[in-house]
Amino acid sequence: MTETYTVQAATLAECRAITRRRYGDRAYIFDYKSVRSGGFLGLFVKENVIASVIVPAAKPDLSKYASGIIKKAPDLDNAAQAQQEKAKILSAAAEVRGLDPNLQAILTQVKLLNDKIDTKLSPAAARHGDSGEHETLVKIRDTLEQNDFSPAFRREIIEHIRKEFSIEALNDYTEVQQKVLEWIGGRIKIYDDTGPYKRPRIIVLVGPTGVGKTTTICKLAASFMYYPAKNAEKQNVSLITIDRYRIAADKQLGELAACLQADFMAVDDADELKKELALRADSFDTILVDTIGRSPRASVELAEMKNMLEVCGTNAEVYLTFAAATKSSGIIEIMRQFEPFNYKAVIITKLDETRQLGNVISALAEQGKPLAYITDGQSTTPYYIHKANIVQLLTNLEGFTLDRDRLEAHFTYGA
Ligand SMILES: Nc1nc2c(ncn2[C@@H]2O[C@H](COP(=O)(O)OP(=O)(O)OP(=O)(O)O)[C@@H](O)[C@H]2O)c(=O)[nH]1
Ligand SMILES: [Mg+2]
Repeated sequence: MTETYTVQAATLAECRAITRRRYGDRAYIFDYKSVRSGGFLGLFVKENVIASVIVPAAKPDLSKYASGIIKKAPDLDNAAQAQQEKAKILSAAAEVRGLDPNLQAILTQVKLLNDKIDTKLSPAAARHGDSGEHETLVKIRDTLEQNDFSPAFRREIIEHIRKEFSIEALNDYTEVQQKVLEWIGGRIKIYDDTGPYKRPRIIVLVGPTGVGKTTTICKLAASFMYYPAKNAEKQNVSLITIDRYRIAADKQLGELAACLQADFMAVDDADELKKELALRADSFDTILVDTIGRSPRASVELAEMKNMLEVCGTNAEVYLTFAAATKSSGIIEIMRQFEPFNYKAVIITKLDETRQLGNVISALAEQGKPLAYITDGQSTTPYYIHKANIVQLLTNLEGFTLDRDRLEAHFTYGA
């Protein structure tokens, strides 16, 4: 189980050292504040830092989900079918954007060929071709594969090592490993959500079915309402779902909204959505819009939903949400199919269910998309949603021994 603690010390650096000493390498500080204590007539006042610490669960505890409804991720293995569906949604998107569908189809074919070349070059084949390869390269290649990094990403890293390290330098595995982690981290883009925002800020979550959109909306609402970021005010939040007709879907968000004491409304067409957004324009800081989970292959429904969400306006921040355990090829498929929604960043859910993150990191790097949040727990409390943090993501990788202080110094803690 993920655990939370509070640590107090004179500086943030000391808090970090205590956190590491007491709770080990997996622990990290997710929030902190400065407090002043003691003092007499304004003298001898001491500055202290109080940090909130999270220790993620070592292994996913799947037993607790036994009674939950976990829907299966869409099966994206059938390449031919996926290709047909992709062509459909891309042409729907092209129509929306006014692009030539023929041009779009040619682009799709080029991308597919590219993917096929990547998949054909399996690491085993590459290793046979490089007989006598240095042990460090073999080990790094295996570790990257173990973490499910895509073939293209693995090749890029190996090439990088070959360029940067001499044969003698390759003998220092620890140093090579550190550099590899820095390069991987350097390929992760973090979404800057510091604003300023036009009020009300409209946030829309889209993504496949059952990935945790509704749960994530509640976690975001709870954090905006009750645990705002450092120096930010508590916000007045409204929750809107466009999922009125699915059995129990509006009830799910409605009940969660009631627990949070947040405003809630369910709508079922663009006109209603437009009207409800306008009604709330002056009274709410943030409006969170929950959408219908759609298979990436449901091209017509996706195009309809895209048209409906257009009433949210161009300032709306759309986030694509999917589960961390989705296969690399599946992630690329989802990202491409949801591309017409012009999503600004990605939210990765269910990080507590996997320790293989190479799939997510390489797909985001290859598509050039930033990561905004990760979630790692079934409950709707804000404890299980975190702003994406490069060092924390690197900590989740398997098979690497981290020098966390060096990585934090490299990436500036909390960036
Ligand atoms: N382990 C784990 N489970 C999660 C997480 N987020 C959501 N879930 C679970 O995933 C399941 C689906 O969550 P929902 O929020 O209903 O997913 P959704 O994307 O809104 O689903 P649809 O509206 O049907 O598309 C529920 O059982 C949630 O408790 C997470 O971070 N970790
Ligand atoms: Mg939902």
